[in-house]
Amino acid sequence: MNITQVKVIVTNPGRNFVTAKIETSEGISGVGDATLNGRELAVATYLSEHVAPMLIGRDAFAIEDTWQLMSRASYWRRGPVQTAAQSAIDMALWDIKGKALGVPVYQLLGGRCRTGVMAYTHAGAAEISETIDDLQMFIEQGYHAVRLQCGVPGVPDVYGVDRDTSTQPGAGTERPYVEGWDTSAYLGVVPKLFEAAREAVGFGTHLLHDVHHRLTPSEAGWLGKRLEDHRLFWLEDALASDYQSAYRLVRQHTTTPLAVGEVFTSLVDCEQLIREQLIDYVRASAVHAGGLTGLRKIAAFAEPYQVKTGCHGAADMSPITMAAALHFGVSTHNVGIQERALHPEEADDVFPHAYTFSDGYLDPGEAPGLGVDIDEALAERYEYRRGYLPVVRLRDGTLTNW
Ligand code: CS2
Ligand code: MG
Repeated sequence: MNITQVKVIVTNPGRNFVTAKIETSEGISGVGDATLNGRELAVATYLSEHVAPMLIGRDAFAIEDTWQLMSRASYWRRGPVQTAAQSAIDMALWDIKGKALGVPVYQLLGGRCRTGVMAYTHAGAAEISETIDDLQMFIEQGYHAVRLQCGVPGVPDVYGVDRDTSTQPGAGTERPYVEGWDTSAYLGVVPKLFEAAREAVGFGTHLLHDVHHRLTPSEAGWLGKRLEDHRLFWLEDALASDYQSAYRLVRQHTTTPLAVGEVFTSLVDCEQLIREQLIDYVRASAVHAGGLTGLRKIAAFAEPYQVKTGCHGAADMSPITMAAALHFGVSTHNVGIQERALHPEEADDVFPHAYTFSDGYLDPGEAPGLGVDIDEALAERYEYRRGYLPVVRLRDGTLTNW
C-alpha cells in the first residue's frame, strides 16, 4: 500500500486547525493533526512544500522509517514547525495501518492496560468563590481531577481565567493581546485558592494548577512548598523549561509534584528532567512531539525513572490529537492523566470521532484506526483567520512569558 497523496486542510471551526490527510493506493486514507497554535500556516506550508513531495510512493506501513526520514531529511533538527508536520504524518500513518488491519490503533500499540484514561478539565474564574463553584460543577459531571486557576488582584486578564472568547488563546486576535502579570500578587492568592478548594471538596478530587512558565526557580520552590499541604496532583510549567537544570532548585525545595512539557518537541527537551527525576509528569503531546511514535519514545524513556505522562489536551489541538492521545493513553503503562479542554461544537462537527467521556474517564472507542476523521466539505466552510496568542507585560511594561 503506497502513499499517493498528502492533502493539507486548513479550517477554522471556532479556531484554526491544520490537518494532513494521506491517501493510499488501496483507497484507505488517514488523518493527522498539524495544528501549531498561532503559527498554523507555517506548518501547512512545511507540509505541502517540503514533506508531501518526498512521501509520494512510499510504503504507508513503514511508519518508523518515515518518522526517521522526517527527522533527518531536513538536516535542521526538531523545533515546533517541522515536528508538528512530522507528527501529523505519523498520526495519519498509524490511522491508515489500523484501518487496513481492521483494529483500533491502541491494539497496535500493545493493547489495553487500563479501562479508560483519567481526564482533567479547567475551572478558572476571576474570583476564588467562582472557581470553587466550577470545581463543584465538574465534580458533579463526574471528573476526578480539575485544574484550578483564579484571577490575581490588581492584574487584568490573567491566564486561565474565563474571559470574552475574543481574547482567549486560540480564538486568536488580529494583534497579540497584552495580558498583565504581577508575581507577588499571584503568589499571594494561589495558596488561598487551594485552601478554599480543599475546604470545599476535601481530598477526594485531584487538583492541578498551571503557572504557565512565569516563576523563577526560587519563587517556584516557595510556591510548591506552600502548596504541599493541599496535595496537588501537579504544579504545571512552574518555570519556562528552556534550562532543564533550573528545575533542580525547585525540586530541592518542594515535594509538590511537577509537570512540564506541552511545548516539548522531542526527548531532547526533557531528557535531563526525566533522567534526574526533576519532574513527575511530562506533558508532551502527539501533535507537538512527533506523533504517536515520538510520544512513545518519550514515555518509554521516562518509565524506568517513574515519570508519567500527562498529555497536553488544550482546545488548540484538534480532536485528531485527542483521539491519538487516547489510543496512547489506554495502551501505555506510565500514563498519568489526560487533559480535556472542550472544542467548539462546530469543531466536533468537522472532526467526527469515536472517543467518549464518562464518569471522569476518556476512551478511544473501538473504531479501526484512530476513530476520527475530517469532514472536508464542512471544513471548507470555515475560512482560516490569522490569530495571535497573547503576550504578557509586567506593571513596568517588561515582556515576560505568556
Ligand atoms: C495550557 C494551554 O492547557 C494548558 O495547560 O498551557 O492551554 C496553552 O495555554 C495553549 O495550548 C497555548 O496554545
Ligand atoms: Mg499548560
